[in-house]
Amino acid sequence: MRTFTILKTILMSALMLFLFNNVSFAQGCTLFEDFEDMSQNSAYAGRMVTTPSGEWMILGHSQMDTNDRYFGTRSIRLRANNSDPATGAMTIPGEGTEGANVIQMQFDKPNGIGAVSFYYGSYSGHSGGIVSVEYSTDGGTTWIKPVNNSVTAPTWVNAGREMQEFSVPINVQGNARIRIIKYKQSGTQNTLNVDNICVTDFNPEGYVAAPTFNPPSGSYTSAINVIITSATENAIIRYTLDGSDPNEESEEYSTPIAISTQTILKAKAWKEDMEPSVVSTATYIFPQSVNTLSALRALAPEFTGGNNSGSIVYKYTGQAVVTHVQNFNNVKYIQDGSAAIMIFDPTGKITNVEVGDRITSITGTLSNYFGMLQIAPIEDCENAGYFYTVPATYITLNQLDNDPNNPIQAKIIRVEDVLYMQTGNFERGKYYDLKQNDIVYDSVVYTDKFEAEYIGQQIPTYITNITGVCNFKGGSGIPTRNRIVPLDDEGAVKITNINKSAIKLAPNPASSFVNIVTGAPMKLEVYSLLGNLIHVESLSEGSNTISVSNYPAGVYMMKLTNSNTGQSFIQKLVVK
Ligand SMILES: [Ca+2]
Repeated sequence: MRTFTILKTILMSALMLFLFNNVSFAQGCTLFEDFEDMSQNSAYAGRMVTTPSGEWMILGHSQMDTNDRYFGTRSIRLRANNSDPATGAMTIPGEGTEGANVIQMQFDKPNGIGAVSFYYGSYSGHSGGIVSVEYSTDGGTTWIKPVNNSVTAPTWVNAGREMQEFSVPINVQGNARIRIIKYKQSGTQNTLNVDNICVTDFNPEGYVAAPTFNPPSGSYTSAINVIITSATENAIIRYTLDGSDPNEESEEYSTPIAISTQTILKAKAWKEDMEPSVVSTATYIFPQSVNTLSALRALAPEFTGGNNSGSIVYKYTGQAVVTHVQNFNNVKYIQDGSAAIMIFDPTGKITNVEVGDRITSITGTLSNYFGMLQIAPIEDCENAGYFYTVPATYITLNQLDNDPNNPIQAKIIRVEDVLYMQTGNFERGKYYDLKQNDIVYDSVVYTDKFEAEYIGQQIPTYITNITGVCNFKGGSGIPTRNRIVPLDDEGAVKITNINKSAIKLAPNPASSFVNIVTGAPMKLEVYSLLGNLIHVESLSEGSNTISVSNYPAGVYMMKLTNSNTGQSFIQKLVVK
C-alpha cells in the first residue's frame, strides 16, 4: 500500500511536471517565441532582434528583475507610458497615437494564422495594462485588429510570478504576421510582461478558399483591371471598394474591376454547406509624383500641435542625398537642391542606404509629427549613386526659431563661434543652450543622435563650431522649436574615411547600364556564371558607366582589381 502511494506520488509528480512544462506551449504552435535566445538583450530601446523564430522588432525591455514575470529566464516588459524614443516608445504609423511599446514580427509566417496566444501579467505593483493583437497579410503595410483583440492585465499578485494565457482567433490564410501592442496609457502604472507567443496555422477544412487578386496589392502607374478568384469551385465572391468587410449584401463579382485611384479592395467568398472564406484585402496605390523635396514638404499635413498623419501616397521622383542616418526607427535625413526632409521608417522598408547615397523613387505617406515633417515609406526606394556630398547651410542661432515650416528644417546646418552654456559631458537625449554674439539661446542643441561618438565626451568649454541636422523637437516643459542635432563626422559635408577599395554597383539588377563607383583605379573583368571572360575594361577612380544592354539576362561576376594594391574583389551583377 505504502509502495503504491509512493509510486502514485512519483507518477503524479511526473504528470504535473509534464503538464507544467507544456502548460505554456499551446498545441499546434507552428511559430513559438519564448525570448530565451535573442541576439540582443537590453533596456527599453527600439531595435531589431533575431531569435530562432525570425526577426522581431521589439520596443520593450528584456532585462529582468524580481518584479518581472516570465517563463524560463526572460519575457518582454512593455511600458509605453510616455513618448520619448529613449524609452522605446514608438509611433504606430496610421494610428495617430503618441507612443507605444510593441513586439512585432518582421517576417511572414506561411500557412496562415489560426489563433494567436500568449501569456501576460502585470509588472511590479502595476495593474490595468492593455495589450492588443493585430495581424497583417501584406507584409506589415496595413495592420488589422481581429475581434476581441485586447486583454487587460490584472492587479499584481507576486506569488509564483504566475501569468495568464490570452488567445485570439484570427483565421487568415496565406502569408501573415502578428504584433502585440501596448499603447500609451495614462493614470495608474500599467507596465506588463508578455511571454510565450504561440501562433497556429490556419485550418482550411470546411472553409471556402480565400479570394486572390490579380494583379496583387502594390503601387501602379496606370489603371488596372483586377481579377478575383477563389480556389473553391463555384464559390460566390462578393467585394467592396470602400475598405469595409464584404457581407452577403455586397456587390457580387462577375467581371474584372477597373481601378485607377488609391483603393482598398476586399473580397470574401461563400458556398452552400461551407464556412465562408476569410476576407482577402488588396491595396492599390497610384502615387502622386512630386519632383522636389520643397514641393513634397508643401503637401504635408498642417502642424496643429500633435501628430498629424496623411493617407495620400506620394512618390518623390527627384534625387536627394542621404545626409544623416539614425538606427532608431531607421530615420534618415535627405536633402536636394530645394529642401530637406526626414524619412521615418520603423519597419525598415528602405534597405541598403548609407550617408552619401543619392536616392530617388521614395514612395510613402507624409506626416507632421509635432512640427517635424516626415515621409513614411511603403516600399524600398532606388539608389542612384554614391559618395555625394551636400554643403551645410550656414545659419545664425536666431534662425533656429519655432516655425515648423522653416525651410532649414531637416537640412544639414552649421553654426560658428558659439559657446555651450553647460559644462560636463554630453548625455544622450538632452537639450543644451548656446551663446552667440552675447545672446544666449535656450535649448537649441538636442543630442538626438543616440549612438553619436560625442556622447560621454566633454562639452567644449571654448568657442566652437557645430555641424548638425535641423530637427523640430519639443520636450517636457521645453518649447517646441527647430534645433541642431550635432553630428560626429560633420554629416555629409565632408565624407571622410572612405575605404579606398570601396566599390558600389548601381542599379543592380541592371538592364541597360551599370554605374560602378570605386575609391581607386580598378581593372574590371566581367565573367559569365560559367566562368567565361566576356569583358575587360579599365576604370578610373570615381564613377564609371558600363553598358550591359547587350548582355543576356542572368547573373555575372564582376571582378575588380585595385590597380594600386593588386587586391581583387568579386561583386555579383544581375542583368534583367
Ligand atoms: Ca521566456
